[in-house]
Amino acid sequence: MTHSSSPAPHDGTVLQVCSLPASLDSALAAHHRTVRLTEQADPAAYLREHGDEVVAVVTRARTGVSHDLMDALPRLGAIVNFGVGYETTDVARARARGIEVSNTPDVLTDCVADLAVGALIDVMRRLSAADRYVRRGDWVPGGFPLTTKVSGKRVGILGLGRIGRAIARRLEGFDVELSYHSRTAANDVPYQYADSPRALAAGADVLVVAAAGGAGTRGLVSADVLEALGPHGFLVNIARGSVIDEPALVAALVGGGIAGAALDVFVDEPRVPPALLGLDTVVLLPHIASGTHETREAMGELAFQNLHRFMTEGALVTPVPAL
Ligand code: 8YV
Repeated sequence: MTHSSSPAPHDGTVLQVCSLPASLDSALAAHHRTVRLTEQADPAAYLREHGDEVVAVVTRARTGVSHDLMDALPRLGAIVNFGVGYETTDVARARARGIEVSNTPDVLTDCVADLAVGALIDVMRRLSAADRYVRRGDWVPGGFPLTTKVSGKRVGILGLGRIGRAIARRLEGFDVELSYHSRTAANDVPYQYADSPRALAAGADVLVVAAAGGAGTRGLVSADVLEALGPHGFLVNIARGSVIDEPALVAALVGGGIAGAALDVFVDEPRVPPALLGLDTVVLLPHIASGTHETREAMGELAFQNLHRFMTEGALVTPVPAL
């Protein structure tokens, strides 16, 4: 594992810019001069008066560090991200200023992959819908509709990174036919490579979106890709809402253009398109893929290790990949 090199330890303020799990919050306060920006009566005034004291920022996937905040911190040397996604921070801009960025990869891979498989089974076998059916008392007259078999189906994975690969490994146990699309074909997997998202969708019964968020993947699952998936196709998204053309997804779900979707992420969280709320063919989850005690503790520990090593040794543990 390579570490970014900032030779000297750092003496300065750690700026926490969002709420964080209690254990990470406490560790930051206990070991470093940490200021919570959200607790400042006038954050802008704080930044004007003390911005030059800040050497590190701790943030989370959905918050990131804005250009304005980065510009208000002339001595900033590191942005430590609680979460694997970091598209909310302009890494190129940070690196141009010599600011290193870390995230928390690997420690959440299992939970996100587990949830993806669970959501896939849920939406195809309509588990959540069946639970509501029983609770409503509809079983008395009976007649819950037949659903769709999971085992043996064709599954296309959009984005074969750590999480996409973990999902694929899990699905091998269901004897599915696996294909994938990434920017480049991998040479170490037995799965069929599709040279575009549309080709992937056209050859799949289920499209699983596991691609990183950000400008490079925005709207990658377009109306055209959804049409290729077709009226018997299912979609699972555990990545970022931005990867899908959300209005097109809503139209496909409402109009029967696809058979169903399991969604853990949305463009404007925590707001969910209202048209989806009444659909029994949609599984709606509140961005919980990494949301287990074990995984959030591990993410917090890794985020703290990054911050602590930067402050004491001048290097990060898990810097984000080079652009
Ligand atoms: C975050 C996520 O952990 O890690 C990510 O990129 O999307 C989540 O699992 C959660 O949003 C905390 O910010």
